[in-house]
Amino acid sequence: MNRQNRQAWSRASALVVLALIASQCTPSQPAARRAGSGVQSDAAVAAQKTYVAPGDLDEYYMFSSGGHSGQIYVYGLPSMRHLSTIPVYTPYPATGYGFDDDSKKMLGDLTWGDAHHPALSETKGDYDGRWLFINEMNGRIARIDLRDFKTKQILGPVPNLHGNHASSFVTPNTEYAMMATRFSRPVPNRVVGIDKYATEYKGIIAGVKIDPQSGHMSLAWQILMPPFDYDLGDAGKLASDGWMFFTSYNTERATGKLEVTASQRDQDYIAAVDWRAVEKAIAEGKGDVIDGVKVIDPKKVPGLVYLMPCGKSPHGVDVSPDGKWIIGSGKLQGVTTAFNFEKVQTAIRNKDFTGEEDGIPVLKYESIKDAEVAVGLGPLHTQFGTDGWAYTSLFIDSAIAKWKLGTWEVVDKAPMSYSIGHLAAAEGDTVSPDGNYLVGLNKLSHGRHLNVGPSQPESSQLLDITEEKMKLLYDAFTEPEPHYAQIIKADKIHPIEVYPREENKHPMAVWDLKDTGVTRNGKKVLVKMIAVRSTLTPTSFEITAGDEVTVAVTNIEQTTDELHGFGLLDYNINLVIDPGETKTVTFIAKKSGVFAYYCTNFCSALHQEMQGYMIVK
Ligand code: RUQ
Ligand code: CUA
Repeated sequence: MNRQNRQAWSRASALVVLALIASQCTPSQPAARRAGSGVQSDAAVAAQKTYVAPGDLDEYYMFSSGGHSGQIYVYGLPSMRHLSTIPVYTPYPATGYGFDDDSKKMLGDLTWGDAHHPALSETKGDYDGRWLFINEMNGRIARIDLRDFKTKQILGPVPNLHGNHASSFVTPNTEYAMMATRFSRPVPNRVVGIDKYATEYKGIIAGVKIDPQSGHMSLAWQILMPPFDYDLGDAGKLASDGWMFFTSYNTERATGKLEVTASQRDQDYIAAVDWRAVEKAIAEGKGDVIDGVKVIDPKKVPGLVYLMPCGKSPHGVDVSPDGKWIIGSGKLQGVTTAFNFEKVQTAIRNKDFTGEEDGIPVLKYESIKDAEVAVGLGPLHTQFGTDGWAYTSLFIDSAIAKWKLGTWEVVDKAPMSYSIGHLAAAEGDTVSPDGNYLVGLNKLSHGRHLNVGPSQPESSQLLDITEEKMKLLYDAFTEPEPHYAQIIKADKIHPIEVYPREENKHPMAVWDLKDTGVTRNGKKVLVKMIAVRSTLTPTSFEITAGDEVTVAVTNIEQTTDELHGFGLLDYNINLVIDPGETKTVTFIAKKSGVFAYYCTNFCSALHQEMQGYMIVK
């Protein structure tokens, strides 16, 4: 049986089993007790839809940001099973991340990061399964390779930009990822009193160029912006390809108690950036170098940035699949606004402006909007389904509104438990959304699971959106804190099973036991080690206190999942080496005595025997 048939078969048999269970249920069972009569069959349907039989595979991957855990959580959908955690901005002993020389160097001085928006690489506006980018508040952005699900590059902290929230949002052919300032500050950074905030502090919008072959990121340009708080972004696509959009709040340029001072105006802005024009301006040598980066001041180079007024303190901005509409959600309103990209272009051509902010023209709201959609209170983010369906998360209403692009009617609302932030639909921010699953990423979950004390898990709720009414299928719980997530068809990703030996070009790799051992060069000691079931060779080595020691461990296995660890006690070292991989760790042997090292990853029946000694004289 192929995978599809097998899944269909196991679903069908699951349905039979569940029907049997349902028919045997007595009203005293918890589900029935809570849900009341008639709901049992709904529960059975939900169970059948989310049931992935043992041994079967999910249809989708979901990559969910781990927020201030600095990680990414990988789920399978529709089962909502947590499959793995990808450490990005935080050391993670489970995979040895942040302990070996390379990942330690990548993390630098920062051992935490507040990750918000994963962005899968795209080709022609569709996920292509190559890379995953994710931003972080300390001015950084990272690339994960989906060939091995590992973090390969962290760019930043970049200069000038502060509090990188409106990021990473890639353009339709992954030409760029974006970055933007949330907390304006003097550019270049220096001491300027907060009383000069309105004039001396600046925001920054930045383009991060992505190499189409390697995925390597480099900071390409920055734009000097008024001192607003830039919040979310999205790339134009199809009709609006070549543009980027960023919401902003605190256009009051206020300081102090922002919950009051930054909520004065009825409208703030979405900044629309013509990134192809920016590229051209940079190529023509425009812009000034500030702190090593080419920065363009729109006052001096007009025609690159425009401001679209948007209802009160907007949060999310989301471009429709055809690129025609830009949906801006004023989080302190009961409506979300659909801007028409063509009207934006016409208004720019006709200079239909109502004013300017630091030299950036402000477009006339009435001229560029198509509709204010009465979605409900506290709209934050919008995702898309098939046939023009849009789904907007409502934080204050704690619900998702389903509405239609073009007719603007709101047809359904699904309550969320509780206080939804982002939401993610299957391929729901691409040019061709799948329209079958939607996940609400909720901030609160009390009472929905066993109590675990004052800090409750976050909740991710899976909805079926194939029918007119959205249906809740499943509650999954996660660690802090899913902001955005993206859901990609599983067959678009092809992870490797091992690192092929011929690809290992590490200069300290050894593949033959006779090449292992200790070499000394003055105070520098290199220990070449092989890990293979079930020995770490050499099984002991001697050094002198004060030596600078590099241990290079090659796992010469070529069998998938045959990982080995190198945990060195009392030295705060734990490497985990995948099959075919070489990792190094360098340290000063400060403590003398005898210290055990051992394999930390259970690998064989003789895993416990996989141990040795470092003797520091
Ligand atoms: S945010 S809950 Cu960090 Cu993306 Cu909207
Ligand atoms: Cu190798 Cu456990």
